[in-house]
Amino acid sequence: MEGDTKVFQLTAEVVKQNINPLKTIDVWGFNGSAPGPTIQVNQGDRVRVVFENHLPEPTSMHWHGFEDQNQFDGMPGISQEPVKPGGRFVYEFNIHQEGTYFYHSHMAMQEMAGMLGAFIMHPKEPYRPHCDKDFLIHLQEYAVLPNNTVPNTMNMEFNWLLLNGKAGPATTPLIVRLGDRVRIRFVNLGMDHHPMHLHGHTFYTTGTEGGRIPESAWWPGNTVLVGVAQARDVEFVANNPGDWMIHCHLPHHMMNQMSSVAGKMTRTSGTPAGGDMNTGMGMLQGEPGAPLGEDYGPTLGRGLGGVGNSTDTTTTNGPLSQEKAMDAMPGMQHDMGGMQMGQMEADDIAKNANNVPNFPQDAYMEGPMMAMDKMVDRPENYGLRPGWSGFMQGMMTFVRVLPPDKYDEVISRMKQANRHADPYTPILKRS
Ligand SMILES: [Cu+2]
Repeated sequence: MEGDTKVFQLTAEVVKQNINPLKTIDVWGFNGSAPGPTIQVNQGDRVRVVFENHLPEPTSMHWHGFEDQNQFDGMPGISQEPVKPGGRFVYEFNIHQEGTYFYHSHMAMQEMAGMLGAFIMHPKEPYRPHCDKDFLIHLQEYAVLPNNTVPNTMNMEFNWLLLNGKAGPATTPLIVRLGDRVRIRFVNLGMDHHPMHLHGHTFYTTGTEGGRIPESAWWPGNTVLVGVAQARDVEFVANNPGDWMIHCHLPHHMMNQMSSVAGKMTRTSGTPAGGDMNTGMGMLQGEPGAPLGEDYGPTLGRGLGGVGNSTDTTTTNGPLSQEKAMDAMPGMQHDMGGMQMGQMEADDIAKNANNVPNFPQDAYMEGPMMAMDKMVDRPENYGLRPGWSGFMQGMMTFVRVLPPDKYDEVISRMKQANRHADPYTPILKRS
């Protein structure tokens, strides 16, 4: 506070972010994280954001949906001079709105490099009914070329799909006590729309990026489409015990390190129809046309045949084997030490599998071989079914609706862990 003004310091900077036990990338964020910190204020507050640019190029911060003075809208070259490297700009707001808002760089590629964050305006009159838990989930996507740590912001397809900066199974499950009323605020600043689906419950959509919806206009569902530059608040009573998945329902957004697998339609001889997942995504390997080489740029969209291929030969999927399965995960080969590497059971694959049209679909992409329970062994994952982590990728996590004894057990383990910057700090303080 300075007088009657709430003051926040926001510093744009390079951030090293571990998005999955097997992948750390270099992104641009704020105050050491991408997405940046969630700023929370109350309706009626006077707010100052002291913004500093520690990036090597100009930037400008936009306050999305704010009905405030034009001079603080953050349009570079329109409402203000871009903030130069080492520069500073002070934004001032009189908060009269309420709801789930956000801030982001108004330079599009910087936004795709991680420069976004949430800004919650709490209402003067508390929302009814009261929610026991209030979560915010950023939906985000990066395209990280092979052997790179830097997202390619020009790419139109994405191989890392994230919830709050983490890809499954490294995402943080939502821990709730059976009977809690739960609010989840989804914020989407990316290139794709995400249909977010919750298992085992029906929720109501109670708010948008424009604030609270009057109760008479709430609508029920179990999937809510969160479009680009939109926020969706949903609320439900967690009355059904269990570990329930919550995830984007786009099939390619439930995967890590892949988005296109256009292969032959059968594994017997036939017309090769596609490339492997890197060529399918327009990612180039080897010479000529090494990733980011000047002679080739990444192609856009989905590859068929030789699109994006650096040679004239079309790459096809080979017969299923453990080795091939490992080849299919190029970004994961650096450190496989902690993976469980569970074997497929003999009866997991039918004897005639290679003669069945469409085989394989999931057989070599997830499951026992992908499990890494130990690498994501955290208090909030306590008690999940062994091997769970092999079946959770991309934009997936759990709502864990725990009966009181299990809930208390998980909470006490989280307290014992006493972690720096625990995402559950507000809940741990209360319980
Ligand atoms: Cu999605």
